[in-house]
Amino acid sequence: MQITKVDQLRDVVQRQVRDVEITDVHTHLYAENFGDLLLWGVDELLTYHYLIAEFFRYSDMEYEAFFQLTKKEQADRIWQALFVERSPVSEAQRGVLTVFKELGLDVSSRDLNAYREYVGSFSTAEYIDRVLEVSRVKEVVMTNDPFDDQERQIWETAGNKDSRFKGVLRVDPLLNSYPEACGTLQAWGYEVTPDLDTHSVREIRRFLTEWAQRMDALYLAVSLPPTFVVPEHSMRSRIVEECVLPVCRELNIPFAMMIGVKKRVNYKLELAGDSVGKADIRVLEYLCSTYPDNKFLVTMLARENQHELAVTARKFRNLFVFGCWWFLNNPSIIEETTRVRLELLGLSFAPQHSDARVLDQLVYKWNHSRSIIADVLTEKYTDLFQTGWRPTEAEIRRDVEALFGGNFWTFLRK
Ligand code: FIX
Ligand code: ZN
Repeated sequence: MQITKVDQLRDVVQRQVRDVEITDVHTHLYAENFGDLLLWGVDELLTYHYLIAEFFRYSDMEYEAFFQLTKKEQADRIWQALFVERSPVSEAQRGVLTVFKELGLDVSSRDLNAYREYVGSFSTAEYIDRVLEVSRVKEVVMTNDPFDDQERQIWETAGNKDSRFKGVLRVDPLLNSYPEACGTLQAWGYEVTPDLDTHSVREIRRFLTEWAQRMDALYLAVSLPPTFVVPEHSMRSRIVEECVLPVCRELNIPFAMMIGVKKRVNYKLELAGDSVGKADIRVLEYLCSTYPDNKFLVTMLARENQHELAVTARKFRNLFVFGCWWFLNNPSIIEETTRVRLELLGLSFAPQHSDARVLDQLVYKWNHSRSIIADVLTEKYTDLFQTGWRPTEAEIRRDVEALFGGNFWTFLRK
């Protein structure tokens, strides 16, 4: 039934965005059978590397001394500095409170131990169910690293036991530090050499194929520095063109590039020490035009790359843009980026992923993003309404389902 009053639009869009069940296309979460690789609970939430970086804005504590504390001791110090001594106005700080609110806890009590007690009353399996229910996330796409000894052993034995969690083959060591990865691959029985001879190319393709199949990987992924260039005379460039892309074509899975990370600009901050740099969009123009039979999933970390990334996606239908990644996952930039993408790409992208490292974060990352994306969408449907166009609720549901997962699955099945 057509919507005939403009003031009905907001309610319809808000309802559809609120209720849509989401495929979260990139996270660092794991199914329960991956054991303590899956992080969850109040102390993990408070020691998220985003909050550690924000803690050190105020603390003169030695980095090493902080990281030698227990997780609870770290969490207590972060709570004191970022929530007790100051108002928690940052996105990551507010997110912690949104989790407590959406779980039905009394945020006004500020009783951290009560929050710990409530969340601690769940088993892992119960909490996974609870968080997926509250966040309305139906599929969680993991980041699976065969170079992680603990994770590799799980894949070589039980594998993934929960169909709500989807595998992804992540290959940063192979692409970003081949000399070290070469020795590791040799130890696993792959006949590779540091000079990447013809046999090595075949063996790396075998490694990628075997692990992508073992993981039933939805895509093959890597995070890349702002200096990432293909083609160039480098091992990374050769492995991308001679190994990764042929395997992705053969398996018909996308190559996912997350571009713009400057690793460990402050190494003492560990995971919190990574930063951002503007990348060269010409790499995407080259890859998408040179390899039309490959599919590229791309998110870029620099705000300055967002407009040209959307324009590039207009040029290449084998390029699928997703998410407001990391330092972009803030209301001001989600709003701006989603508006630019809707205006340039229509509905042909995925506006968000959570990048959640702690299970509980699904609750706040999606609660916050749903609200912002719904507001931008309402504005766009209102613009349509002003032309005389009369959308139906079913059409708005169709569009919202596409944005929050449908487009991703359609791109995978192409
Ligand atoms: O490379 C990645 O997948 C990044 O998302 C992570 O390395 C980063 O630490 C993160 O979790 C950002 O949100
Ligand atoms: Zn990530």
